[in-house]
Parts: sequence; C-alpha cells; structure tokens
Amino acid sequence: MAHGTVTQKIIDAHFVSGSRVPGEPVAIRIDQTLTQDATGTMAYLELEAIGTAKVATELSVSYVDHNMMQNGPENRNDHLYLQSVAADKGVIFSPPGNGICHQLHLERFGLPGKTLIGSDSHTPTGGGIGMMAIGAGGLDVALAMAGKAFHIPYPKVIGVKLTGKLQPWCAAKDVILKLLSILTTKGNVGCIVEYFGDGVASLGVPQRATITNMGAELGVTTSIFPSDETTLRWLKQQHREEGFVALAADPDAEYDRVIEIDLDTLQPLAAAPSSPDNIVKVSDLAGKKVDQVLIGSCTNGGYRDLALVAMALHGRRISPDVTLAIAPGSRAVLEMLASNGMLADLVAAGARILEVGCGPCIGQGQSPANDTITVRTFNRNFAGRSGTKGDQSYLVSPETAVATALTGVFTDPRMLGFAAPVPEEPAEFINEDALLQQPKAGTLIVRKPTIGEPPRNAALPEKIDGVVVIKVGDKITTDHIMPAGVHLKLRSNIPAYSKVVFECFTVNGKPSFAERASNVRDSGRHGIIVGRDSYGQGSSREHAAICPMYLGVKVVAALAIERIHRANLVNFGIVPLLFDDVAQYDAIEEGDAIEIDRIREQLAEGKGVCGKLRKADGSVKELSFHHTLSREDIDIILAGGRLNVK
Ligand code: MIC
Ligand code: SF4
Repeated sequence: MAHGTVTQKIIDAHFVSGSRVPGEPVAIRIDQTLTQDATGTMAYLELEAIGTAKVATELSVSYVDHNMMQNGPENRNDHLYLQSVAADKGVIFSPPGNGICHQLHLERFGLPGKTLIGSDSHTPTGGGIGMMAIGAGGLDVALAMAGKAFHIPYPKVIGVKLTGKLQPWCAAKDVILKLLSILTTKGNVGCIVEYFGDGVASLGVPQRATITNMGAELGVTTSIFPSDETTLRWLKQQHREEGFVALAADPDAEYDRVIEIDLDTLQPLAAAPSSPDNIVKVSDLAGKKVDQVLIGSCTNGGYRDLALVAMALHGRRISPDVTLAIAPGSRAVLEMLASNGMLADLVAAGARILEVGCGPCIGQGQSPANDTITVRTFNRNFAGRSGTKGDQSYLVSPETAVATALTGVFTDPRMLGFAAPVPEEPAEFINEDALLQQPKAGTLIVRKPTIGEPPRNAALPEKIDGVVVIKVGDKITTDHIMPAGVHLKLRSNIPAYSKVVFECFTVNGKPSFAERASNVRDSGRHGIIVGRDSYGQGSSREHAAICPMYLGVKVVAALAIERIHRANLVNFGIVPLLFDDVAQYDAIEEGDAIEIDRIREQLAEGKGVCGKLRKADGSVKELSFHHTLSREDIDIILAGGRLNVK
C-alpha cells in the first residue's frame, strides 16, 4: 500500500477518480455495504428503482435491528420485504434478534483495509478493526451496491495520539467523551480521525470500536485504528483470521492536526443533556439522583462490556430506586452470557433483559418519567430522543452505568470500594452464522400494502419563489427534523411520516410544519428551511431530506450543513445553500419570502448565489449565499435528484 497515514493508504488502494487535495471530492471503490431496517427498506426500494439485478460489491448485508416492536403490521411487513429483496439481489440477510448491525458486522464481516459504507451513521464502528467504514444515506448505499463509486471530500486527517493505559474503572467511552470535549460535535466536516501511539496497543477491538462508533458524534467522515496483533486476535476469536492484514501509519506520516490523549490520566466522564459534547466529570455529578440506567447499543453492547457489568453485579443487587435494563448487542453476546452464567448474575441483580437490538437507544421503549434522570451507555442524548419531552439523558461508560445502578445516584465507579472487574477475552466467540440467510436469486419479493415507492422530485425550477417555512438555530439534528421513536414504523410510508417533520417545534394550536409547508407547496411556491450552524447533525436517515422534499421544500439555507445530511439533500434534489455570513441569517424571519432568480444558471456558474429577501412590510434586502457543490452534485440537483439521473 502507498505511503502516509492509514487513511491515505486505504483511499489510495480504493481510488477511482478525483483529487487528493483536502476538501475536493474523491471517488472510492466500496468493498462492503450494510443496511439496517429503518433506513434499509427505502435503500432497497431505491436499488430496485435504479434497476439493479444483483449487487456488485464483495459483500452486502441487510440487518434487522431497529424496528422490532411490531406494534401493528408495519415492522414485520418491512422485514418480509427486506428478507425477500436481499435474497433476490445477492445480499446476506440478518433477521431480527441476531444483533445490531454494527456489532454483528464487527463480529462476522468487518476486515482491515476494506471499505464499507452503511445506511447508518454509526457504520464507523468498523474503524475499530482498521476498515474505512463510513455512514451514508440509503440511496448512496444503494448506488454502492449497484457498483458505483462513493464520493467523499478528500479528508483532512486528525491524528489522535494515545499514550499510557486506561486505569481501573476508566473506559474506552471516556476516551471518546474526552475527544468530544475537545473537538465538539461541530466544525469537523471533511475530517477523518486516525488513532496512533503507544496507547493503542492496550485497547482491545471492542474498546476501539466504542471509540470509532461514537466518533460519529464528532461529525467527521469516519474514525480509524491501525490493524495490529490485537486485530488479529479478534479475528482469530471469530475464526476469520484469513482476512487479516497489518496496517499502520508510516513513522513520517503527516497529520493535519495532532491531539494527544493520555490514557493514564483519563477519568470517568459523562455527556450531560442534551448534546454528546456537553462533557462533565462523573465525580462532579456524584450523589445526583438517577431514576433509570440503560446498558447496550452499538456503542457498548458487546461481550466485554456486558461481561464487565455482570461481574460487577455478581452477588449484588441494584438500588431499589432505579430500573436497570440491558439490551445485548448481538445474539452471540447474549448466548455467551447465557452459557457462562453471567446472564443469571444480571437477572439476579435485578436487571431487566431486553431484546437484542437498538431498543431504547432509538426511543423504542423505556422512555423515562418526566423530570427524572436517565443514564445510558448509548451515543446520543439529543433532546427528546428517549421519547420523553424535556428528558435529561446522560451518556456514560458501562463502568459508570453499573456503579450508578448499584447506588441509585451518579457514582464515580472508582468510589465503589471494590476492584474493577477485568473480563477475560473469550478464546472464541459463539458463531451464529447458521442464522444468517444466504441469497437465492429469483426469490419472489414480498410487498405488503405498507411498502410504498421511493418518491421522486421534479427538476429544479428556473426560479425559487420561496417562503421560509421554519427558521431554526444551531446544531439541529436529524432527530429534530425527522423524529424516530413511535414514528419509526412509518419509514416506508412517506406521506404519513411527513406529517411529523419538525414535530418537536410544533406549538399547540398552531399549524404544524407539515401543514405550513404543504400550504406553500399547494400555492405553487417553494418551501425553504433556514438553519444556523451544523444543520443536520446525527443520523444518516435520508427521510430528513425525503419528507421535506415531499412537502415541497426546495432549499435548505444554513451557516453549515453536516456531511451525510448534505449528501441526502443533494440526492433528493434539495439545494443546500450556505449563508455568506451570520447577518444574512439574522435578517430572516419565518414567513419571509426569498426569491432566487436563475437558480439553475447561478448554481452552474460559480460558487456564489444571490437572492432577495422580501419581508411582510414590503421591504427588500439582497441575500448572498455560496455552495460547495461539485459538478456532479449540481447535475443531480438540476435533474431533481439522483433517481432522475440516468
Ligand atoms: C440513530 O442512531 O439515530 C439511527 C436510528 O441508527 C440512525 C439511522 C436511522 O435513522 O434509521 C443513524 O444513526 O443513522
Ligand atoms: Fe441502533 Fe442506537 Fe446504534 Fe443507532 S445508535 S444503530 S439506534 S444502537
């Protein structure tokens, strides 16, 4: 492989076309794809719409892990569609109950040096075994399955040098929380985080995967660890060592920025409500009453983490003042805990064992009571994501979670008064491959009545005759735009799901965003969304573009738009514009008119776009925007989205 960082080496080995200048687009070949059910149904409908008979990747896997409550027929209808379309198109299918896509992919399929894109923002979990694993919208994953290259901005590489060794009760989660306190969730678009230094060797693959998983919250393209002896050991435990390759940055590799984290001095940390970068020390929270503790998710649902929790709970009981629920990350993890007796320890201690899957992480059950604190080993604490308005979600390590469950108040695990358990690495993992379903060409695709068609946009008009349907502030996440929780089952039903766009901003008795936007659309004008910094953080859900598109939105204007969301807007023909300065944003109010003449020509001519702001009092002001669209992006937008481009 070429010279430089691990990032540069993998890109070089997969280079298709483009530039090696940071920020400029580069197209890379994709070896593997993954999808999950909540985004996957749309992704496979799109795969069908682009006319793909059989996937062209080395490996594609379809997981069912999100929508498993089956309240009503929608979830199971999706599963049956996913199972049959996977078989027909050459995709391995993982049925509900097998595991969370990222955990299972790490166990059974991920390989160092390979590229993976997944229709889920936590796909970078695979960076824990040295793969370049990137989250993307469903349509980009469908295109990769069809054999098309994937475009990313050629990355800036942030080198994170790890030194020392984690001290007892301090965890991999604390490493990523520390990094979030430094880099925050905004301003990192176009970067890849690469770990190096002596401290790397002390972290096992599951710990590395926790770190790369939650790297998604930094807003970077992905995060990656080198591939070394530890990686080989993991692959041996999975009986997959034939896929091992060693990978490390060259000693003279140059990083665009270096951040040093000394593992020796790290202490237990928490992300306080309601952003993953609102970092505080657990010791500063000590004694604060907690009502609920939840352990699991793709960040901390692996064997090592749950074994640690079981060992800490062995012979003890949780506080009567909390509920503790645990959702294992994969069937293999649950089965291993069951066969070595640890599951019995968890149950005896008072834990509620949930189904293997995402569960409460995406608001599928376990919503906290009003005005109570919930402590979670998950990766996101965005306001309302738990299913309770005004929730107070804290994100912590399994170590801190179990200490808190034992006492009923925030507890720095170092204060528990007993030694930190050190789970033994299993010599081998239970292998559940028999429950993975292999493809069978010619399978009849099952389409129950809730399976719709992917909606298409019309070509971009000559002029935007726009109305600002909503103006929002900084750090608007895709959970704000398109809530999940109880609405998650509507993912294959765009007209119904569109009704809850920006639901969290609905004021009782006032028309909802959906009503306002459809009124604008039905009057023949165009909806505009105005955001501030870091618009579209968080998940990869392309519904945050598809549903606004369905409601007639043509432009999203903000100070900055996050990578995956921006790509989704382009894919569905919505123009992502950036304000030239904050004064432009400040001048706008909800309900104002924005006109952009000759938008098609303006996009094609250069990077600047100008428009007119017309206020209710008749006053008019010039507006200036810019864009960072490539030639290909512009062609897609002009055509009204990727599905309209041949
Ligand atoms: C999430 O954690 O927000 C999700 C649910 O996994 C999303 C995908 C989705 O919305 O279906 C993600 O992270 O991309
Ligand atoms: Fe599932 Fe939560 Fe991970 Fe998203 S972050 S994939 S909802 S476990």
